[in-house]
Amino acid sequence: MAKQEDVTVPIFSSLDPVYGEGSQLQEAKTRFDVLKAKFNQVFGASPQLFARSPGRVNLIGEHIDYEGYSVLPMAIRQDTIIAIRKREGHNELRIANVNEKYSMCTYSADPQQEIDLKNHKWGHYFICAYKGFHDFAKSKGVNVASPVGLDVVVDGIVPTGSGLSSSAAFVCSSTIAIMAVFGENFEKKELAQLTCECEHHIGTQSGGMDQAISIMAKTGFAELIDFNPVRATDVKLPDGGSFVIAHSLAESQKAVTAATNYNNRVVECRLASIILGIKLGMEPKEAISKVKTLSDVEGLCVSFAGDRGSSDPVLAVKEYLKEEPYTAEEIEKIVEEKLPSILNNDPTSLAVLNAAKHFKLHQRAAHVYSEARRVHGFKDTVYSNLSDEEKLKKLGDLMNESHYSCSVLYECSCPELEELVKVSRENGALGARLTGAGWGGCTVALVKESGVSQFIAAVKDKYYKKRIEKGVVKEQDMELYLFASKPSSGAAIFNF
Ligand code: NG1
Ligand code: MG
Repeated sequence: MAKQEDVTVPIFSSLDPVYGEGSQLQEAKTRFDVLKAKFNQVFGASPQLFARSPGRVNLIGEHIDYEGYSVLPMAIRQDTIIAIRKREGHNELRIANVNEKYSMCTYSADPQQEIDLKNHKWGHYFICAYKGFHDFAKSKGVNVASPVGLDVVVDGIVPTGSGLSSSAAFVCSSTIAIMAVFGENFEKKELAQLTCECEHHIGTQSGGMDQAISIMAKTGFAELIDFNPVRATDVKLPDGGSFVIAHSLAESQKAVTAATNYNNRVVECRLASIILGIKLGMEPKEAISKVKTLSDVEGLCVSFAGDRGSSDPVLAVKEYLKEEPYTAEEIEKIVEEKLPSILNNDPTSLAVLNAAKHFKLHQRAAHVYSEARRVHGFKDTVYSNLSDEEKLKKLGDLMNESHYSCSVLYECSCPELEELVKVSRENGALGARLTGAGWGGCTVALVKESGVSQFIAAVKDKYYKKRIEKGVVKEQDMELYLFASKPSSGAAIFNF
């Protein structure tokens, strides 16, 4: 029987089960003291409880979660912590931050409120969580007392816009804080699902990887995350290797650039999957209503094998999707319907259509199917009979292949990420790739444990030194931008 805390979010009365000991525990104690003091200073009262949820680094499986494919991330030490209390008799949510850069946001306590997407504010992420919690509670028949005010202070140390999921850390810790202050504790797998839906309120059509790992992570393990339904399987990485995260210093503001970057790729994958469905024998109307993701068509490829289709989806892409970009008209001719209507006139998809000149369906689908295979290759390598040394070499190769595919087929890299990946490989990385959505943010490199400090010194010299000289980054902040990371634990509630 699984222990209760394996199923629902663990509740701790001290910090050490999450933050361990030594300097890390000390740092956490200081952060929680500052958070409490700030809460008292802003609201003149003490918080009722605290919640935390970590950022993550994705080791392999990029831009495939929203297509229904498994991914392989691990949680990092950096997290978001939240202090919260209910304010009975009020109808207002007051969201403050320890960091002066983020001024206090106030919202009504009405869970049905619309989020003003045109006017992006940091507090919107909390409202995503608030709406998501209420929707889910309602669907479960949990009676949440009519609007109650909430006071909240946030402290996040996951670098923003870095591909390390500061957004999921914020949304997950918010959802859990709200849930706990209303006296509930849902199952982690329910929370992984609901927090993924929360982030859709901010306007990104994201998959569920970040929220799933942030909630379900375990110390010492990366996790293979499967979807529909969300599941996590522990993956023990081979000894002797270490993952080093490096920030390109190019910030990717996903909520702002969604129409041309992230959501654009989601739409391209949808269109590619519908066309594949049609080419594999479906009626256009049927394909539009049934085919949502490329993983749906993989099933079709198999069932059509030997007849009209191919059992290998990458071959099906080669055969049925042309390499030249498609125009909207070309697609509409094949699917016999207008694009806005195929996409249900969903506003975030309409924004994509307005911004897009053409659609690279072949390239996007080829990336997704090949990346899905690499994730399984990665997991199979970890569990193989190879020596640790051989395993690390193979994992590094898979990471390099993944980066190539992200860069050339999915076009989600940028010059800074390319430079950083190159510097990493030239200075001893067994493999290096962009991590997270891309278009800026971080890389992750697999490095032999014995060579980590040398590697970090070399990358600092070759990539960061000139940027420190130009004032792009401060020397004393380097630890925030370049660090080795071990798999950390997932979300928790603190009651003290
Ligand atoms: P980042 O950019 O790291 O938050 C995003 C998505 C993931 C996944 C990756 C690409 C959100 C919240 N997360 O991660 O679901 O699709 O890109 O693999 O948008
Ligand atoms: Mg994010």
